[in-house]
Amino acid sequence: MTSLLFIVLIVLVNGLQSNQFELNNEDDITKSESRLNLDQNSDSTDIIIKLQPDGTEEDIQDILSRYPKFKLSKQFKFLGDTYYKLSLDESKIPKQLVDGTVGLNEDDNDILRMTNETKIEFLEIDKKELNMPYADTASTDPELTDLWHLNGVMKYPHNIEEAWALGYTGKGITVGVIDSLMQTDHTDLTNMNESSSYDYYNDDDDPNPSDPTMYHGTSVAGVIGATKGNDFCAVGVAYNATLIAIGLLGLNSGNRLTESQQAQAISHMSDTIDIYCNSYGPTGQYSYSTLGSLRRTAYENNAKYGRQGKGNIYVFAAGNGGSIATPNTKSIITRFILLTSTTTNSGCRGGLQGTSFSAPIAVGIIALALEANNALTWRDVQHLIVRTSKPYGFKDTFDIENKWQRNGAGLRVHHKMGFGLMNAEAMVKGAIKWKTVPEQLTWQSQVSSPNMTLEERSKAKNKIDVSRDDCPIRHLEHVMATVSFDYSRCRGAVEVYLISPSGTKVVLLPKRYNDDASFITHSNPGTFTWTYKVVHLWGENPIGKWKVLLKVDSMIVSAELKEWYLTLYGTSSNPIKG
Ligand SMILES: *[C@@H]1O[C@H](CO)[C@@H](O)[C@H](O)[C@H]1NC(C)=O
Ligand SMILES: *[C@@H]1O[C@H](CO)[C@@H](O)[C@H](O)[C@H]1NC(C)=O
Ligand SMILES: *[C@@H]1O[C@H](CO)[C@@H](O)[C@H](O)[C@H]1NC(C)=O
Ligand SMILES: CC(=O)N[C@H]1CO[C@H](CO)[C@@H](O)[C@@H]1O
Repeated sequence: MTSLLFIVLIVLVNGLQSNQFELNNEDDITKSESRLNLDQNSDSTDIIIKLQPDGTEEDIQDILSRYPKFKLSKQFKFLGDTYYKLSLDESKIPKQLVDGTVGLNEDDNDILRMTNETKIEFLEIDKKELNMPYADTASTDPELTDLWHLNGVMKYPHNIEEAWALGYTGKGITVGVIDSLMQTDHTDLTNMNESSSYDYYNDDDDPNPSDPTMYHGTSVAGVIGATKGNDFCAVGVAYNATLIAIGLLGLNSGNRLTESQQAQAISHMSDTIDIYCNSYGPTGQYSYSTLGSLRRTAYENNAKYGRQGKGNIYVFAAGNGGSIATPNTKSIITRFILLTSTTTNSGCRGGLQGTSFSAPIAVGIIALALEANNALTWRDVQHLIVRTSKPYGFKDTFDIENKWQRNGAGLRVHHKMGFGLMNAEAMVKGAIKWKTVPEQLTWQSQVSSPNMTLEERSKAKNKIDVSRDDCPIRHLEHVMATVSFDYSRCRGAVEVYLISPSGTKVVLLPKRYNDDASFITHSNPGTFTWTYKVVHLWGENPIGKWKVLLKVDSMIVSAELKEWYLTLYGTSSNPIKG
């Protein structure tokens, strides 16, 4: 089975995220309540369907004739199949449905009936999710506009110039920048392929941002691939890589992106594109959401078949939410550095800040490594990042668990800073001699259902034994931990930890001040089930006792650990010795 692929960003943290938070006003709380039910309602007025393999356009017309409130609004190709988007016909439905205040629900009668249509193989509401670019508003003080990540002024460098000196500049590597498009005639973005670009936000093939205030994609692209030696503005980390603009964002303030738009964007030219840069994500205030089935299918398909079977590489910005975030944006990395890049109106912009601009540095470094060895699979790239990143002496006094630990495989790992700062020179040298890792195995534990209340001691611990006979994995890659708990109120006050057989303690869910409207004021009880992805146990042997630990502040919430289980990914033989 192919697992979902997310490269963890391992870029420098160089400062503190503010952990102030404001109490939310009534309005916000009302809004959040309506979004608390996962997958229930989406404000969406569209559905996506796929017909059985022998389905035709006539079948669509025939189906539509039985559902007068829908009309065919779009047809598109996705992973080789034809999909149809059906939208509520505005002339036939009440106004409040049209303006999006109330969307389609899974229990809509027509949708229930349509699911039974024999010609339909797949049907899903095209859920919408609020996403925004992960750039912070930052100063434009010229003092702060150095290309610090390149120019050697940093005490702890990415060693990018050393990788260039070895002859690697990203030549032959193609990067898709999923963002707010890019200015095509920018003098510093000469390596952009305009004809391969597409705008899924506006559904057209013009890769230029429609509005110059949408500088974000142009700046992200510059960090990856701005032209070298033209005496203008910036130099990209992989300055000879080919850039393809994939439009997904239209506004700096937030974009309601549909599942189908996102799934198409992350699959755009997946044969050709090596790395996708994603410097955006959920707004991270109150809502959280899971992947819809189109994106899930896309990631699984692209890990298996993308990049001619080596798997596409996705780099996601971790988000700037930090301690005010919800579970969705529990970031491993928060980033607070400033840098300079290209911007719209042929400009050059300093003071860029946010994890938006960490992701493209990581993308650039991975492009250099792929140029050094294009046989690397998506898993090889993860192994290389884990092995070659440098913890240096970074400190993060941000909040809990701010220590470096040595995990059971001897790797230094940190809750916020991952495996440390990515190192281009070490990545490239490692890539040159890397041997493809053995086949990935997956193993799922039994479900443990302790139903353990936390009222008295405000802590609950439960263990799962992974035995040598059951589990074939001896060298972990990532671990998925699914944990379900009930809470009496203030969901954000419940903390969850995982402790591996080697004794490595992982924060699955820290305190979240804004989760569930507000840490302090939220009063509704509920159940929260979530699957957490953990990379901190990379290389460990999973055999032995695993523990989950739930903690609450008993003054404000009581909770019950309902059930949990583990899904392990890794290899039986040592991936390093081959
Ligand atoms: C769908 O089909 C199932 C069984 O074939 C039936 O029980 C159900 O009532 C149908 N639902 C609708 C909404 O027609
Ligand atoms: C852009 O991409 C297309 C499709 O892959 C390719 O045919 C074309 O040669 C590329 N253009 C340039 C300038 O590289
Ligand atoms: C916990 O509750 C579930 C569902 O109610 C039940 O199946 C399970 O046996 C319970 N576990 C224990 C340890 O009582
Ligand atoms: C090998 C190669 O094509 N190198 C090019 C990299 O880009 C610079 C300018 O940005 C060119 O001068 C090199 O020829």
